[in-house]
Amino acid sequence: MPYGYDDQNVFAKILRGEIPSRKVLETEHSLAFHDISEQAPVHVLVIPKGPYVTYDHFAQAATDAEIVDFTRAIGEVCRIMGVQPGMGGGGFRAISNAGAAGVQEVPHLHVHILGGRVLGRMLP
Ligand code: DGP
Repeated sequence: MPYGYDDQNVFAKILRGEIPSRKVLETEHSLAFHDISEQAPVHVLVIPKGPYVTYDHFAQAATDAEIVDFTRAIGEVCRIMGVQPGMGGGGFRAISNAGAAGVQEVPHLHVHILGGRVLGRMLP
């Protein structure tokens, strides 16, 4: 298996209930919880429940139902956290680090939702 999912990673342990987390949302195929080392007033991680390492792995291997559920979970987390720019929130940034060049720490796909303050430019 090219992506080699490691089921001992910390998000797999959170999904199995072996490590606690501060849950924001749970759906059929996704889970969202507060990042343990918050970089902004809003810093939530959204993960699929399935064993996907990176976003490209997920896009390639997940079912349509998982992809729809995960995408909608990200939108729902933005609503719950009050950061939807079109709905009076201040806006947010969604980031998914992947692999060595992306400096991915936990090898289970996660999207960081950051907001609650002006984040500064990331790209020129
Ligand atoms: P990344 O570099 O994108 O792989 O970031 C991984 C994030 O996961 C990092 O911001 C810290 C967070 N994290 C690591 N361990 C735990 C944990 O046990 N619980 C929670 N809630 N977050 C964690």
